[in-house]
Amino acid sequence: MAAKTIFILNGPNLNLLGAREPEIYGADTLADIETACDAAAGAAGFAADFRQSNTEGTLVDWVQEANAKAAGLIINPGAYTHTSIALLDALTAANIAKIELHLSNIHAREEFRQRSVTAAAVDGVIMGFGAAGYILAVEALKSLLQKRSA
Ligand code: CA2
Repeated sequence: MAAKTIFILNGPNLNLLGAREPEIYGADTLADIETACDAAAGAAGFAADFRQSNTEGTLVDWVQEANAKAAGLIINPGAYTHTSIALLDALTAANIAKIELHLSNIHAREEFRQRSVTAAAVDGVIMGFGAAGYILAVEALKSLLQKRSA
């Protein structure tokens, strides 16, 4: 049987990881994180479809695509976390398992980062563990999907 696909979506500026602000976001590049996610997804019995865009509409399209094709999604919406009603609406319309993920603990940062507009539409949020949070999110998605199929 083919492995279930999970989408791992990354928003604006996450393509810059590793190059700047390592004290906040860690030293791993997005390519490093993708490699680790591929391994973690494989171990959990999934195939990861890992993507990044700096464009809000593209992320909305990918959430819709995930809802049509994937068992679940993990999303780090980047700065759109704090602003995007369009992503909130797309996530609300998706009835697959959904996890929001942040490298940093947004509650310990500037006031404008402390509110997530999108978190209300997901099953759970993982934040503050750096790149390791992506692996935690893959494991959490596995647990969510096991509960859904029980
Ligand atoms: O902590 C997170 O994962 C964030 O979603 C990362 C976003 C930020 O806007 C959110 O408030 C929290 C930023 C993505 C990366 O930004 C960089 C900017 C310069 C260099 C490296 C990364």
